[in-house]
Amino acid sequence: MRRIFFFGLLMFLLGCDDGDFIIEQLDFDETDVQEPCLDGTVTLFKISEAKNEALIIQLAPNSVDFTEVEVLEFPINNNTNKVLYRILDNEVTPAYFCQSVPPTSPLVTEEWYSPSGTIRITTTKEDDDLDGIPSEQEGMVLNEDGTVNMEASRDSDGDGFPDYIDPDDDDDRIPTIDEIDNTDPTNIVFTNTDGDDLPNYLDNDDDNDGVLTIDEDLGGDGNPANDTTDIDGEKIPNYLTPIANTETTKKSTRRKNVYQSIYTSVIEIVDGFKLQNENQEIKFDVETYLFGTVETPIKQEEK
Ligand SMILES: [Ca+2]
Ligand SMILES: [Ca+2]
Ligand SMILES: [Ca+2]
Ligand SMILES: [Ca+2]
Repeated sequence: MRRIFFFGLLMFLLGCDDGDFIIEQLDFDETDVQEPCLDGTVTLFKISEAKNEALIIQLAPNSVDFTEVEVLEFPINNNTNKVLYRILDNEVTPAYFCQSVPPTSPLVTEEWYSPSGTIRITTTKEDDDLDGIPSEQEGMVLNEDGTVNMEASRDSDGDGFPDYIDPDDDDDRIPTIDEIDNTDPTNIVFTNTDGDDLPNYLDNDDDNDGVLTIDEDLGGDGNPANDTTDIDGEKIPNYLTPIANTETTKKSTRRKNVYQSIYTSVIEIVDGFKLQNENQEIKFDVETYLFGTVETPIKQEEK
């Protein structure tokens, strides 16, 4: 695939051929979408690696909610819905794009606009407890349409939060991420201290000494990991050794379940993507131009 790296080169080619110019890729294709400006005009933008070019989408205030699962389409009209390509005389920073009155510096030396096409924003949501185990390995059940069937998904400790949104799957107060070895996320090692059928993250008595891990929290601070016994000069948490099997008399308080909803908005330009500047026109030889994605994580906490 042909790739145009520098606008200067593009201008040179345009100069050679007085008509439309068709390209497949733009210098911006591999740069990330910056954090959107949402105060006033919704502005989505990408800055080139050299920092003196920007591809910008501008939409009416409050026209996009990046935490709403939906498909939005905005016909490009160069009024409320615009796509602009700017070349500046100096490096530009993200702050430049979020100001209601455009700063005088850096100066826009060239501005191209898109005369037609549609901006499409598709937002999907995925919940995840970020416990080190991918949701698909935590008994998450999907409906036929690809949405998650929360009721049918595995809930090992029966606390109402299926494992994929439960950061402590066996409710023993030791977070799952501390009960597995995920140094290599493609090859998670499910630690199993007592060698029974249950890996530690699903085992409420990790050392099989008859005292539940939750009851080996002698300090009663909600963390059994800091109650230790000295064995051969090493401090071993009581819940990981049957040598220490004292049961606490203190009641452990349950921590609130916390997980994340991660909204992913895919921003595309469909129905053809062109850029114009006076009499010159660049056409993108792609059915759908992928502008990029915006991720919005929202912390969810049990009430
Ligand atoms: Ca989990
Ligand atoms: Ca646990
Ligand atoms: Ca076990
Ligand atoms: Ca135990």
